[in-house]
Amino acid sequence: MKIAIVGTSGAVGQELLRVLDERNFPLDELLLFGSSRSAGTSYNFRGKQVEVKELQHNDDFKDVDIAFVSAGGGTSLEFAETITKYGAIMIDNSSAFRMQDDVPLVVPEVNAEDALNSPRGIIANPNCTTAQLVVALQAIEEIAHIKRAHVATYQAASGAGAAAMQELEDQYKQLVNGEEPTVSKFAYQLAYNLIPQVDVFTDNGYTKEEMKMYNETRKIMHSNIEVSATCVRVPVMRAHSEAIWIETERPISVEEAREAFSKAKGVEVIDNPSAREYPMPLGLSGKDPVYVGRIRKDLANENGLTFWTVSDQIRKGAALNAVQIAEYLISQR
Ligand code: 11C
Repeated sequence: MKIAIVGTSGAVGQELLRVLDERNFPLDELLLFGSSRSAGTSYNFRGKQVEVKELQHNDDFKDVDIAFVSAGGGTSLEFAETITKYGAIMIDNSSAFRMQDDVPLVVPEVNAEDALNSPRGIIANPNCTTAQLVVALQAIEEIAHIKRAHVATYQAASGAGAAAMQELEDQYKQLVNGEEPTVSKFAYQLAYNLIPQVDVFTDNGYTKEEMKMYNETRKIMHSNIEVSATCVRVPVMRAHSEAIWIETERPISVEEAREAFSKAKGVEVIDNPSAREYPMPLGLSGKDPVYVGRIRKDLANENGLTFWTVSDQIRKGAALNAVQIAEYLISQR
């Protein structure tokens, strides 16, 4: 098995190296690609130094089986043909192909089989906020159809990349030292603040991030679910959180929901309010599951249930989900 990573130096690329190693992913050869800036840098993988090559339009992907691509939508669009032309499967972390009909959009806990039908050799990884949402929703969908979901997200700096994480850390240091904080990766100072805008606004007043949650959820779940989201950037380093209100076709009890979450693949329940136990991003960064807590009836809707999720944005929101897709493909060979 020959595996490639495109965008090795980014936060997701670095996490891919860790996840592949930790999960003993079966590979014989690893190729690393990046921009001309990253080319020449070496990373250690399983005791060997592997040098990053510059991504170019050539035959470098000739014998590659699976390529994990995380270098932004522009690069994915420009290089998809080069990457897939000799049969490599491209697992793409960008938003470039997600909503195209001939590209499956996959979260293995929900729609793994969709990955088996990729006519263009491209499989899309969802947006990180969608990934954790659908893993949690699917648990309930198994027992009662979900008609609609309202979501408020609390998104960590990591969603904007490694440099944005550094900016948040720098801002706290600068403020403590009485200096003017550097603002470049976010529209405003994030330290001690919340920014109710992730990505740009669309014509309907929602941001692209909020529309991704609407469209991607429906595609992955094969559902007519309506999703209305408000996405907010918060001064947290790397796990995203979501407050979720759902309306199901029939009323479901808290006990039923808790049992469904407990049985669900990829979910871990932390829900003991009397002991002040609930998921929080600080302690759960770097972990794999989607954590669910604060499960309770929606006081404003008889068929409603509300709960809280936390999941590491770089892992389940990106690198881990991509590797799980690859593992599923290999298991079906
Ligand atoms: C964020 N969700 O937190 C974004 C990052 O479509 O893959 C991922 C954007 C995407 O800023």
